[in-house]
Amino acid sequence: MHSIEPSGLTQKFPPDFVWGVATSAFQIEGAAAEDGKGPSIWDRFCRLPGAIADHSDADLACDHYHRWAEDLDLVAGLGVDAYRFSVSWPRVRPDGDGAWNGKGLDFYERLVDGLLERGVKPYLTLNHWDLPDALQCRGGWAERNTVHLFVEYALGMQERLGDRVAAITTHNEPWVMATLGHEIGTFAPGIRDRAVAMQVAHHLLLSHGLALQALRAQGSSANLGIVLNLSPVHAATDTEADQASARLEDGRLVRWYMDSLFKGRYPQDVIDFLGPDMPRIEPGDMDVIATPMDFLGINYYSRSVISAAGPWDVHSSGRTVTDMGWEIYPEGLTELLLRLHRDYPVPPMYVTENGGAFKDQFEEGRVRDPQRTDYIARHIGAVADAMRQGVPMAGYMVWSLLDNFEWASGFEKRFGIVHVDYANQLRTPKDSALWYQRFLRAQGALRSQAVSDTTRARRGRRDVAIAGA
Ligand code: IFM
Repeated sequence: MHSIEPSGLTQKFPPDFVWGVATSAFQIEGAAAEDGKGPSIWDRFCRLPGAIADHSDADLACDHYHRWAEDLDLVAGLGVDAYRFSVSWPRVRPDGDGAWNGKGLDFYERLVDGLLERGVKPYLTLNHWDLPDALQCRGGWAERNTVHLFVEYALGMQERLGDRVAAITTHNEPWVMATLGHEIGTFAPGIRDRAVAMQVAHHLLLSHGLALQALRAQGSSANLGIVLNLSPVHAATDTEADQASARLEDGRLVRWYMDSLFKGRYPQDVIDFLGPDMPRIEPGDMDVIATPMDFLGINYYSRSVISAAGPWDVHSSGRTVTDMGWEIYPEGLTELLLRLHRDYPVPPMYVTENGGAFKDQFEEGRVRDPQRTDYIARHIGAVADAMRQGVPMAGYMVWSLLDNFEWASGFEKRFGIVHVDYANQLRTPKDSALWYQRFLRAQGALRSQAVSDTTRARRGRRDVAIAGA
């Protein structure tokens, strides 16, 4: 186990580097049918026998819908600059079109104002997977009409919150929605059809570009971008078969999204592979997808290792794995950032998610999670390495603020730096949260020239909030 002190990382980040924590609506809010919220595809998916490992659902989750103020105190107490959260589309517009739900909109209004009052910048994500179920009944993301409804939703949210949020992300991890949701079927809506999945991928990208154009036409003051889950893809061996499989996987995971967003075309090797499963693309779509953005968010957890013969044995590398069974591979983040910077005209990049699921140990009211602290510290170090090699990075955000509903894994896997006792909803900052707070304090000391007196006063108040947590 590495022991990494915050001071070891201090001088590596510029004063305007944005530090944050992230969550998503479905994973924490609960209040699944309260105040006019409509069902999402995940509400329905949770009811399918065997879909969720522990047979749970997110009806209550972390009850954040009611405990948001306490949670924002925790966010502020960490001393972060930014909080990345998502809006539940079916909470604010239950059917996906038609009437808007005032009570749902008011909730996000309170959340954003609560963040600003605490001196934390809101980073809003429009789509973190919880599509209104009413739209799925009409074909979901496979239908081109959903693209236009997404643009309406984006404009509606900008109208309510656009003047106060620092950033708007269109989609979180389109690969996951398309591939796990529509090709492999282990995520909502649970479809297993490659042609449908690729049509979904195309529509997600198209709706991203159209939303950016519409938001800008409406005078958006927020930075606009998308968040992708990306990894370096390595071949398990030097054999030609493994190399070819890894190359194709890189095409499907990385280049399908990066080439379209930054070069306005899909990669030819993936087009050849898909054959009749290629999506329908209308004239002008690719130019829309390549609409310039203000930032690119990258969610990084591990590398991907591909073997043509079947699943690669993660233990064969001899590296530690997380509770998700994901290999801990921080240098993959440096490799990925260098490659993106080299191969694409990227805007400022953030690591918008990074963190690990581990089994925590409770000891006299304290939650010990040295592996998570080590994971986070080593990945922050990997970002610093990329920056030293010339990659201009804008920020880093830990996944996740709270233990929460980890999709098909239910509540069994804990990613939070704050422990949640699901029996009574008690929140306890883990050692990793306290480490992050100390680390950010050390960063803050370096910023002293740039940080205004007002911000410093706020930072003082935040220390109190977490000390009492
Ligand atoms: O919990 C998820 C999150 O919703 C999206 N990115 C990956 C995380 C860990 O699996």
